[in-house]
Amino acid sequence: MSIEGGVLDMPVVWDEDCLLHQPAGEVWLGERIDGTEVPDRATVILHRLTEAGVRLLPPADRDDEAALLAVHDRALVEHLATVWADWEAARFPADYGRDRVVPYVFPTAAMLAGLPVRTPTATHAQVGQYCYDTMTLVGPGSWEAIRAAAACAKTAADLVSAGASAAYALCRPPGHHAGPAGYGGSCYLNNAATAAQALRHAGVDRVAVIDIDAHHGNGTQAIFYARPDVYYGSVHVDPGAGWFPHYMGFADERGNEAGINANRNVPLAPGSGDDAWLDAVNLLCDDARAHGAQAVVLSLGVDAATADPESPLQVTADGYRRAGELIGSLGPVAVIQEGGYDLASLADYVFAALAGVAAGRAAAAST
Ligand code: SP5
Ligand code: ZN
Repeated sequence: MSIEGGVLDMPVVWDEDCLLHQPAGEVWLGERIDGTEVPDRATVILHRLTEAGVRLLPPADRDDEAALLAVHDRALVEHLATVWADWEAARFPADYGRDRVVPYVFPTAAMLAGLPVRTPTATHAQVGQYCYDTMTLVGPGSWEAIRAAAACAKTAADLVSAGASAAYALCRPPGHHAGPAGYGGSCYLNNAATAAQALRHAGVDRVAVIDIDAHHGNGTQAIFYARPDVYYGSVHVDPGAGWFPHYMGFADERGNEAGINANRNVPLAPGSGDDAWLDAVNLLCDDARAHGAQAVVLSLGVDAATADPESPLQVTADGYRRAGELIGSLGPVAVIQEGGYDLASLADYVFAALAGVAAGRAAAAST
């Protein structure tokens, strides 16, 4: 694996089914608006990487239910697999023009006051049991894309555990906001957690997930929060400054039970650029080394980019290249695509990050 003259020699796992998810917007403060998690995101990345000469591989197994159930509750997986059909059968599209699944009642602790969650009879009420926001819509092709994205992540991890120095999964939809039992933040199943668990399953004793998406990966944190074997470290815009996911991603969240100290959040002030961001990435790399990580899952969101509409961080493409280099020097890396929404620049950022990973891997191999 190498990078020379704009050529990137890295396996890229991709499945056309990832384009079938068309959320057709998001419900933002009660109104449907154009969303930014659009199929073109994947298309522009694919185009850029194809130009760079990468090898495209399909996922090995789109129906690997065991890989999904290793990090998600069966009820969540079954809900996602069936909710569109249930929604259609309930005639919400035909009779009411409601062409996407969106929740409306949420069984929060405030509502239940200590009572257990009961599964409601109505499909439109069941959605709130799994989907925690109104911005993560489900449509006719969503499940095909959700399972394809997770399968791509699993295959990238399997390539790494079989000896690849690095591999990239072009996952769409993204995954890091999806937890063991619920989804939101444009994410449905957690692709990075699926990859990390696949590495563990293949015999890698200690794995580090490093998350450089502009938002905190609350889902990945939740999945591994009480586990010592999978470290989770994230740099992101400070949720305390008013940014998604609002309720999680604070610096004092350090893990629980056996997982104490295997979780690290570095929240940054809005407006932070390369210097503060790379300092944080360095800190996460030091953590991963101290953790004894033998392989890394990189949650690669490029929405910390200066031009990105979804975050106020101001990281350059060169910053992403340097982050990739730092992370690549740690060990073999399975790179998982997360966010990144500026269609004009996001493919250059992804390329820069992957080129950095390749350079970091090459430098580590030559010492
Ligand atoms: C994977 C990922 O990057 N998910 C990001 C989810 C953050 N979404 C927050 C949406 C906030 C409102 N967006 C609408 C802006 C209207 N101007
Ligand atoms: Zn993000």
